[in-house]
Amino acid sequence: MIMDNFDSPFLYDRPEVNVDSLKKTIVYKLIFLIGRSPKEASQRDWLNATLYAVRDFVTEGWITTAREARAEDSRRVYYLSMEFLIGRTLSNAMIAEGLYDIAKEALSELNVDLEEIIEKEVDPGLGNGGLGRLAACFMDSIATLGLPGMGYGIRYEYGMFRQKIEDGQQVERPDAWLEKGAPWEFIRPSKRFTVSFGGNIHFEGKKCIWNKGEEVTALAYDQVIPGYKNDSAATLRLWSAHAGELFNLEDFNRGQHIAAVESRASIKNLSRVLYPDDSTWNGRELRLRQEYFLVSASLQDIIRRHKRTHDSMENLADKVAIHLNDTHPALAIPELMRILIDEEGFEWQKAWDMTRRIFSYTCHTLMSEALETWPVEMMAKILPRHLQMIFEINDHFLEYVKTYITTDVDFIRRVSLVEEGYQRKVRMGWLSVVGSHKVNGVAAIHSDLMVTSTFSDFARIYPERFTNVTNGITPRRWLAVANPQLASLFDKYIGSDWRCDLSQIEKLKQYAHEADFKHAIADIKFANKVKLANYVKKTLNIDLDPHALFDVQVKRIHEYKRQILNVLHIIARYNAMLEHPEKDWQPRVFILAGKAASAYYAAKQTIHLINDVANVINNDGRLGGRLKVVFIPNYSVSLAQLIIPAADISEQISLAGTEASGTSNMKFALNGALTLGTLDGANVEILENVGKDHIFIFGNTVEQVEKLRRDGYCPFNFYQEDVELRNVVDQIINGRFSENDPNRYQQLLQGLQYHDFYQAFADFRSYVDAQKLVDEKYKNRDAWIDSTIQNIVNMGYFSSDRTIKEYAENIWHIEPLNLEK
Ligand code: 26V
Repeated sequence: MIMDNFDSPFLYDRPEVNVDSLKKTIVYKLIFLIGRSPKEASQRDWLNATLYAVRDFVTEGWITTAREARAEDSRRVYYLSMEFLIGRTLSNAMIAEGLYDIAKEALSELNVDLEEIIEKEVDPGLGNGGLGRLAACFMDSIATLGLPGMGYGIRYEYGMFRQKIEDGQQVERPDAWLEKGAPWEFIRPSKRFTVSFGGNIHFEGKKCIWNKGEEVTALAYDQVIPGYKNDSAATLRLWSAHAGELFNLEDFNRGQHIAAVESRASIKNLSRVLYPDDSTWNGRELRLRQEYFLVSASLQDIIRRHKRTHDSMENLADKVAIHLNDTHPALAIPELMRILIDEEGFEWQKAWDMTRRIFSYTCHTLMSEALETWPVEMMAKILPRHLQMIFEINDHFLEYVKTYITTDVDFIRRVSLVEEGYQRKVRMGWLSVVGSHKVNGVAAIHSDLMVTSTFSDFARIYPERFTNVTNGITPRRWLAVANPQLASLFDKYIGSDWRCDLSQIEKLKQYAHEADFKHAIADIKFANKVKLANYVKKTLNIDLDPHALFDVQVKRIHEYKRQILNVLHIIARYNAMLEHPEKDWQPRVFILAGKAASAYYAAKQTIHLINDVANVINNDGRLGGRLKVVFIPNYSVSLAQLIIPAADISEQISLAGTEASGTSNMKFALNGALTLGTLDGANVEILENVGKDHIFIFGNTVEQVEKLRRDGYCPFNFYQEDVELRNVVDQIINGRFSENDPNRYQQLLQGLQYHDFYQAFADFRSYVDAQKLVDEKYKNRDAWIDSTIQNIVNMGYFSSDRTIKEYAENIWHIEPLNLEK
């Protein structure tokens, strides 16, 4: 019913939802939005109709949240990220709105199986891995905590490639996720901004004039991020590139009409595809354009919003906080300076003070090759004004260093925002530190290493600027959605508050020794293993015994994450089992999944090796099915939700000092897997929380790794001295697992024998020993379940709600909206 009171948040009375009304709504959406009658509707049609129906409920809260944020006019945070790995939306939204059971029943009355259609939803892969998924967890927490905040990203037409395995090898296929429609997004035709590139600059007196070269339109698409049962929702605004009516102006003015039209195609390329490499930096021009595209459109939108409610820009830094998710959006720093000075007429120092109050930056890596730099020449061509601004920032900064810190030329050269040399490069990490008021790492050990290694010079200049905010995960998706049986068990024992306050999970401690509770936990784990085994049977035709120990390593394939160490142990175990078939071997299933960057040869070889080894082991009848190896193709958020709840062991085996935090380690532990890990990233804090009796720690510490490197690490010695290791390595090199191509792994393994940068050989022995302890413990079912429970109940700290509260209080200085009204 339409109401005439337009001050009310809604133009109609919100209807009570029940099975009947939801059924009607779904059918209505099916007919009038999808254009299908229930008789002809496919599973996908029903899915989309349900998505639209559920979206309506989220939308109401979304509108009130936006209205409240405008009314309160409090400081807001804008989270800038090149990646948001949000995963499927339907289940999460239904759980947030309390609609799951109602929808299940409504659909079943329509002869539709909710669980089946859920599996049909596309999983938007707009991110590479940890960094993108973290951004998605953060949006979920911002919405659930009712914080005034918004995410900005790019609406890639093609997300992360789909991975297929052909003859054991990774093959990349495009991910055209939009082809099936995107019913969860709202297109915002009125929110469009022009983003300019190229051209040239000149000075008129002190004023810098940028004659822009090409122009492209950024068009907004909004994704609604529902808060958990709080009638609130956050916005994730993704930009799509369009040619609009604008062409390459230079060509057009020169009368080159066709050339100008041709450039329209390249303009669309801007938001065409996500860069699928998360480890090496190769300075591609299109990537630089993408980064500026995100930054320019988002800043224009932020400033438009500010000006709508304020008649001055003077208070911008009181009202706006902008967070840089890694250095990828770091061009926002010179872009804001450019706007404040060139367009708004601020003095340089005043603009700089504002900029630094506005920005904060998270560093997500310690790998030097992942640090972004851009050739000065390239930047001069694409963003001449920004390059000029970066030079100015550098001049001011170096002046400060010389005056207050040191005049040591070596030091000055190291901290300069511009790396000198054959090819001059802009250092985006340095720019991000200089232009932000806070810089954080993502786990305690990572933040410590950051200030002693990557940013040690800057820690001397700005000691108060560096801080730690340990990552977290949303318990909604990673427990409630991914493991519904476990979630309802917890609801039964301690109520459902843990869903938005994960510290409550420790209340389960009082039941930790109750037989019923322990049985229930074991039964649910078993049911999840059966579910995964069914999936593996259906998709790969491999039989898995759910009574076996499920040992899981799922993450991007990278040398530093050491999937190879996992493989070395699998083969060692295989050899030992063949040697002593009579022994009482604990049956095990090794499950691996993950994508390799398309140009990363060693990572692709590792996938090939895993599949070759799997092939030999899975077909060796002598083992009696007690050892299996499975590589599950196309790892994604939705597969993570299936795999993680089924794990007994979580492999977190990166070389100490290389994994910034890890977040899957938290997801596994929350779902009752025991971590087998090194003292790296957030494993260290997981150990502190769960206690040493409930985790398997092995391998060298950061200090030992560094010492070994300093003393001249020689992997060949480890190879020679450890017979088991030597046998395994020889077998791979000699083609035991690749008989039709015996030399296949020679290069890979020789690389390990002579270089082994990530010290897999050095940690091999302690890894194998730890694996033996795993077997022993698993045999004692009672002790294992106790440890499982200790992992779960001690995960309270690792909620992304805790993480986001820390950002809100200590870095962004924002407060929750008053949504109670
Ligand atoms: C780098 C590059 C370079 C080439 C172009 C595309 C691209 C995309 C992303 C990256 C940076 C990857 C950094 C990253 O994902 N770090 C991970 O961040 C997680 C969240 O903080 C953390 O848990 C992981 O330990 C860390 O590896």
